[in-house]
Amino acid sequence: MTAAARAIRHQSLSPQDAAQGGTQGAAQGTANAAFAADVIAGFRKPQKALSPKYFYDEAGSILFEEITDTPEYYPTRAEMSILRDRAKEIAALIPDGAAVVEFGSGSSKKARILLQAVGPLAAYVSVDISGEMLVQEADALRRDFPHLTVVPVVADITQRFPLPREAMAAPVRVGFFPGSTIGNFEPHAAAAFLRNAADILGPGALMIVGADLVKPADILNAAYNDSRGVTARFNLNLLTRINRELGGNFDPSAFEHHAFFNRERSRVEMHLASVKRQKVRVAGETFEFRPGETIHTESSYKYSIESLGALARGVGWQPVKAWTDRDGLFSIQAFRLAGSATDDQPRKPT
Ligand code: AVJ
Repeated sequence: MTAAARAIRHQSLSPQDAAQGGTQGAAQGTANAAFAADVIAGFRKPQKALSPKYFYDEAGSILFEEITDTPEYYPTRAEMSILRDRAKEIAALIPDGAAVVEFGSGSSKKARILLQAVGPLAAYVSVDISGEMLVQEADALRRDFPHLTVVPVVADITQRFPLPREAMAAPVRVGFFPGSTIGNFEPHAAAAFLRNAADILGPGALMIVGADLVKPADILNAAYNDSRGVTARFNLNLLTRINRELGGNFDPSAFEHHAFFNRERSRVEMHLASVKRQKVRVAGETFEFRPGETIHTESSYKYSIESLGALARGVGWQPVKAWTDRDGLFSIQAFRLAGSATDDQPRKPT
């Protein structure tokens, strides 16, 4: 059995995958078809676009780790400092016996800080679209937290998925969504994500979200234009991935990394800009680029405590507490489901 197969799978498999027992090869074929369809649909738009989720192939995941080590990219360091400094306060919101559900857990590096600070839990459920890393990390967590029940779940966090029975049996579930991943969603999709998380976690749930904050443009522009050019390589790696997985003929040296803060929309935008007029073949289609024409590859929305609070309130979450690092760059915000069992009951009229 492959490592990924040992995680609970809630990813929908195609009929062909199911017939072949969901082998990796078949799952890969399905994934490639979805990638091809997204690339074709995205490149047909007047503003060519591609989802940032495609950054994270093996090379892209390594490059992202490298980004977090650049002096300019502050979010990861700032969030880790909040988690370390406030672990006790954050953990105090999590009652004994709760189940913690991490959405898009990746390496679980941040969850470890929380897990060290909390009391006994019913379970730690790590949810990620990619099974390989998930199962490896679950094994490592079990070694380091021998009393903890670790349940990896392979699922798309933007879809409704069932929680394992260990989490359902707990009196309350606590969502954990660090890394400012929420910033990659358009605001309407961020609201939809939080509504879906509310449905999944159920009454009395708590949600702990890491979100990057609005700040002066020079800090944001530097963070997405590091002087070592790692972010540029991360962005351009998309074209290399398209060439490899979809048989494209992109010349990455004919595109430039562009990243800038769009204050009106409160987001950093990343683009790949064509340096000349050119035609590129991808997945059996030809796409034309004008000189300077861009593919919009990522939006990274920047919130304030208030703006994320308002967005969360709109889908039923009540802001409980928010923390920032000493420089006020990044936030961790806690929300509780409105109308839950743990809310104060309405007072009887006297
Ligand atoms: C992983 C989505 C939080 O938006 O800052 C880093 C990804 N893009 N540099 C971010 C990213 C360019 C990152 N997130």
